[in-house]
Amino acid sequence: MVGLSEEQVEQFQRDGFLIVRGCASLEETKRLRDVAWKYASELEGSEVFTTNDQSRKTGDKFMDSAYGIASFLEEEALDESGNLTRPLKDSVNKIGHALHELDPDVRRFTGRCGDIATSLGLKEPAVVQSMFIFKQPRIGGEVRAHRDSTFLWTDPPSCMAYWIALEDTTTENGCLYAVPGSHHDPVELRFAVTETGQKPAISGQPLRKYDEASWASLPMNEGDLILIHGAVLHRSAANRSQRTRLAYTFHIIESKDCLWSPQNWLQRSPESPFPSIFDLADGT
Ligand SMILES: O=C(O)CCC(=O)C(=O)O
Repeated sequence: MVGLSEEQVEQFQRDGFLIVRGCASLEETKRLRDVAWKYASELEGSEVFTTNDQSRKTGDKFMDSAYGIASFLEEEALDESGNLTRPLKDSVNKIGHALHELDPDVRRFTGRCGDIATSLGLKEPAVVQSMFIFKQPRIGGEVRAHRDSTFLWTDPPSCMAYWIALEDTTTENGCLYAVPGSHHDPVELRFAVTETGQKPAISGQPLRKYDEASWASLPMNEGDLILIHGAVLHRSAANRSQRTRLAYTFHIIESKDCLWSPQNWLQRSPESPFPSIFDLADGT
């Protein structure tokens, strides 16, 4: 995948996000969809993932998924007794968080995206997490307004998301929305572990409120990529349509002269550091 033009870099710096049309080929999106649905059918998903009230559920499975491939369920896929109301694969909210290391197809695709990070000035971009986000028909949960740096803090801040539409996304099936320029605001909230052995929790100041007119809807076609600055405010609505809205997303940080917060939920041992995006390209 080629890097960005000067104009695209300027647009990213101005808005805090940038859509790059047709980045993934239809062959690649199909392969990634097949991988995602394979995991959705095979992996048992025992924990629900929701962003309601900004308190992400963080059971043991969520914490362990930093090194593995785990499946998390849609809140609305369960009845009052906690039983699935539909087939397992149609109940999955997301799968993460080390797909980019463990799955050869995901690894190869992720590794193709390194030149874009270089265009944006990253010296040694490392991939810290990856996810398939399903946004299932009718029950796909909303993702509340947030800034990704809240969850993936570095000093200085450097986190950035790649989000690839594996299917067309519209305002009906839960496309992304963002506030252009909001990356110039401070990151008010931190999702951090403050005491050893404790689960991470959100703390900080309330998010700055923007009126609805400030939010841009960002419909995308299959194969389009959006780059999202770690401080830009973004969200997505629930999917009440009959159509799926599958996406592949991963986050990078600068690993040169940049500190990964020891309070982030996602931690790696010195023997198993976050991989350079460029080391993933051969898929092995
Ligand atoms: O896929 C979505 O709907 C939202 C994903 C998102 O905002 C995130 O992972 O930070």
